[in-house]
Amino acid sequence: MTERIRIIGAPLDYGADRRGVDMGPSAIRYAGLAEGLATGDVECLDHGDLSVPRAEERDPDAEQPRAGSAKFLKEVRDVCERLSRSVAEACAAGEFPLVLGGDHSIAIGSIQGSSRDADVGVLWFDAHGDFNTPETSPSGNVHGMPMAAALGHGSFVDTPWANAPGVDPENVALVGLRSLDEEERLAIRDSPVTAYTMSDIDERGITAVTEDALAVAGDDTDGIHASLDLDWLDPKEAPGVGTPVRGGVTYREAHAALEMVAREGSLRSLEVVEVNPILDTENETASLAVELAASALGKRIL
Ligand code: B3U
Ligand code: MN
Ligand code: MN
Repeated sequence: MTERIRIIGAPLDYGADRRGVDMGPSAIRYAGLAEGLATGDVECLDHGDLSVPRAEERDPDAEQPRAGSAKFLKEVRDVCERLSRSVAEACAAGEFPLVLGGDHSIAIGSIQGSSRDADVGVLWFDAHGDFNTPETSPSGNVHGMPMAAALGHGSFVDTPWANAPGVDPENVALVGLRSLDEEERLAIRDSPVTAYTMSDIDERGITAVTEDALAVAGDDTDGIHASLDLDWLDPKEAPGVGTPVRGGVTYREAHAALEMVAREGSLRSLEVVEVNPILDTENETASLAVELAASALGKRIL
């Protein structure tokens, strides 16, 4: 049977401090996304990019960003609402949503869309926990908050545009953590989510950790949403990201993990985020995003 992949670009950079991540969807397409995913029975339906107001054209009277709260929340919300609709529509039509970021705040929309009519587990591949709230965030950047927003933490409680009632925190696995803010660390410890740090990967290996994470996300759920922040990888492999952190997973470990996700068989939606072409070297991080998406979607060497 032909698998149909709906590509949705979300060129949002309001959730992060560094400009340029809005060019991620173009860079990923330019790196050969459609050809990279194509096998005999895969059809790519490119729905183009969601429109995002350009920073230069923003209403000067609109609310100004305030660090320590949540900067540009109105813009983030507006894009996430439309993204959520498009992802939910794809799921309902039997298509597989592949979302291209943009900064990681767009995960609020993709998780909500994917879990609208289903119980969904989440695999969060990231150097960061993205578990801050407007109350705990030292930066005020929403890309450090999407997982907490989806689960209704802090002032994200009862925010229907952000919350994903179809996601139980027991089915959330954070993989590859190596940079947490102090209050964020405590919030993760207090929550039923399961977190695997880089030390876990050092000690147990990527295969054992991914196997466990898949069991967490897949336990009694209808499917899994995978969120791939390119800063999960070591900056030597993925230099084109806004907040690189040394000591990330290698190229081989990343492929191995995502190939396991494909083999497990319950992936229902995927996003690749935080590719910043301005900071990249010859589009190599965008190319990596294409390769890893292909692995997650089941591309095999033989
Ligand atoms: N935890 C920090 C830094 C950060 C989170 N996500 C990224 N950076 N990419 C924050 O701003 O919340
Ligand atoms: Mn992230
Ligand atoms: Mn990150």
